Amino acid sequence: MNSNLFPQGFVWGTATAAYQTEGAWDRDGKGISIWDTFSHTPGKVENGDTGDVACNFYNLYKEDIKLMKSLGYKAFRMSISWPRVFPEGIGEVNKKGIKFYRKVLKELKDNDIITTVTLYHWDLPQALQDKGGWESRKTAEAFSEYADLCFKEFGDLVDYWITFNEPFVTAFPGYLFGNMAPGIKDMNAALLTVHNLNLAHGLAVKKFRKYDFNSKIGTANCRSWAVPDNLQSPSDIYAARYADEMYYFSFMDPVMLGQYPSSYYETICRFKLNIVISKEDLEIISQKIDFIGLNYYTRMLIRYDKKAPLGFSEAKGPLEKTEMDNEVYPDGLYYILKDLNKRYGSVPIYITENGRATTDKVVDSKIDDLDRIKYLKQHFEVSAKAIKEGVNLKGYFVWSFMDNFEWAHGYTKRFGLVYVDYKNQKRIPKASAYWYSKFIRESS
Ligand code: GCO
Repeated sequence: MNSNLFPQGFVWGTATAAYQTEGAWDRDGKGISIWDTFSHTPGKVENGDTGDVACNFYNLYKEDIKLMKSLGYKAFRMSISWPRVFPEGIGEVNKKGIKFYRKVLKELKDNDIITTVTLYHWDLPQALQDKGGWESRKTAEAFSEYADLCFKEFGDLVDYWITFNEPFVTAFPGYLFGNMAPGIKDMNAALLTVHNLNLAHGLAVKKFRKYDFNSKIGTANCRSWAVPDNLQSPSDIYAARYADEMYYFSFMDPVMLGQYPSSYYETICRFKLNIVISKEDLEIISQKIDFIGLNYYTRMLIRYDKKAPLGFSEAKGPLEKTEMDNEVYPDGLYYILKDLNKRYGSVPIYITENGRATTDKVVDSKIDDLDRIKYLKQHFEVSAKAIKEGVNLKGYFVWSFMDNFEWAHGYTKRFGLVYVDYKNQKRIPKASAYWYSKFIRESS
């Protein structure tokens, strides 16, 4: 494809998250997170895998950044583990944690790599979970203190801040379906969590604005293109819109428009939940942000399903599937980019995650992940088309720089451009890593 289709200065990067890559789960004063607890609970993660060691990025970050640099990736998205800097969530700061992240960020800067930091990629300090977790407003307040500490300690080294990664995963898989940490199944808790996460985001942005940084702040939500399974069925059509509103707009609308979508209120009424949303909270949540982060992987075929907790479930689609059983559907990314542009105006958008899992075989020390190359190429193409049609897309982060701990799937799914041999922590760039490298070179 023609790489000149992207504007000069377009940010090409890769993404990771703390729990998925760092390891060192109990080293140098780090506190326990809900993902440590979850993964250590038998039966929760495939093969009993944990993030205890993961990619050992904690010790190997220099080599990883060197590799990143040699491949010419311009930006890196990583997250900070909240319990590494605040072992108990609030109160005493772990100096060694601060030191670690300063070293990593400094290393990136020394290598001219643009730094993007996510404050919350799902690893809540267990101590705060024990005090009520995201059901408690106090957690939102604690988050803003934690964010403030990060701005103060790392602000000079960070180009882009992302408050939350996919808060919908915390609220729904985490608090309603129970298949992600903290593994709770409670409707009231889930919808309260939605609001407290949004509130936490707003409080953190408010803190950020006190500083005079030359950096930007936004949030990263995942949106799958929602399609009714049966286009002849009014209930499927309704369910698809409802799913989109619950999973995506319950997070983006309060931030961008200062209001929840009607489905959120409808759910509170339908289940007679004990949740009241104040005008003051909505004002806090709707602080201006500098960019929208979009994680895109697939579309979802939605059907009405009376037995499912929220009244809908996902059907299996006919298209080619990734190793995650996701349909490959690049057009969905195009539709979403156009739709966001229409709904929220020309606010800058960054694709903060996009990529796929493949079955990678090492043959003669090489990994020919042609499916990943094809997938990325198709998604780059529709992005270029959206830019041409006026969408203010400014950057793209491939998920992921390297294979890592894929949450409840453990190490069974490989998303990396770089292969990780977990036996000896060797990194082997896959064919896609070199392809992406060449693509960036040619487009800058
Ligand atoms: C997410 C998370 C990542 C995942 C990736 C692949 O988007 O779910 O941000 O941590 O690993 O999406 O599933």
